Amino acid sequence: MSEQDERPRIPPGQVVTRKFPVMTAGTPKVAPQEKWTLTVDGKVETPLQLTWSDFSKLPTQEFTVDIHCVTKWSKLDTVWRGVSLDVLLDLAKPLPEARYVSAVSDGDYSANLRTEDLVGGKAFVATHFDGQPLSEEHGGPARLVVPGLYFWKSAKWLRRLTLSEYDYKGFWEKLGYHNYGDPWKEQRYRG
Ligand SMILES: Nc1nc2c(c(=O)[nH]1)N[C@H]1C(S)=C(S)[C@@H](COP(=O)(O)O)O[C@H]1N2
Ligand SMILES: [Mo]
Repeated sequence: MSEQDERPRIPPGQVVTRKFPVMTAGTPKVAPQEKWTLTVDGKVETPLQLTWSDFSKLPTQEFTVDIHCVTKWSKLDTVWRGVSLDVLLDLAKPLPEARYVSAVSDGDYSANLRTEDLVGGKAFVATHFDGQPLSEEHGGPARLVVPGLYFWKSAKWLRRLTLSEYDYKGFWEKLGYHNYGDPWKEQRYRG
């Protein structure tokens, strides 16, 4: 092993699980596939409102990633299929000032992110997990996945991405979770 390979695989304070815990705040109201739409709006040149049928025509990729929940479980090599945020943002064309994104779910949940953390292959909208359509408890029909940040940023039942020049706090961020949530820096809760 060379020196570069010695970066630990598990972020500090995390424990690996083989299970896939369900972590949901409240009782979400989930749109069935026929009624589901994904909106990309705010500071973009071309706002999008995609039906399931529109969304299904976009190119998908397989992503194998590690996920890290702030409650200290990590799950390695999870396999997803979905549409890269690069594809969606290439269509919507963020304006130069659109530095932040609010990911909004069905029901009362959202997470705030930086646009730069969603591009370059770092985030996707997943419709499949382990070769199967994403189950409702894990966010089906479609959820955001941003593996580089704690998993609360990965909004389940994703319905809207709003780009903005402002950073509006999401559900957990308002309640005291860290605004950014880098697992490698243990940015769990606000200082
Ligand atoms: N809409 C919505 N998305 C959500 C949540 C939620 O409660 N509602 N919980 C978050 C948290 S804290 C985590 S750890 C992950 C859990 O995803 P899972 O239930 O698929 O493990 O989803 C995130 N996305
Ligand atoms: Mo979480």
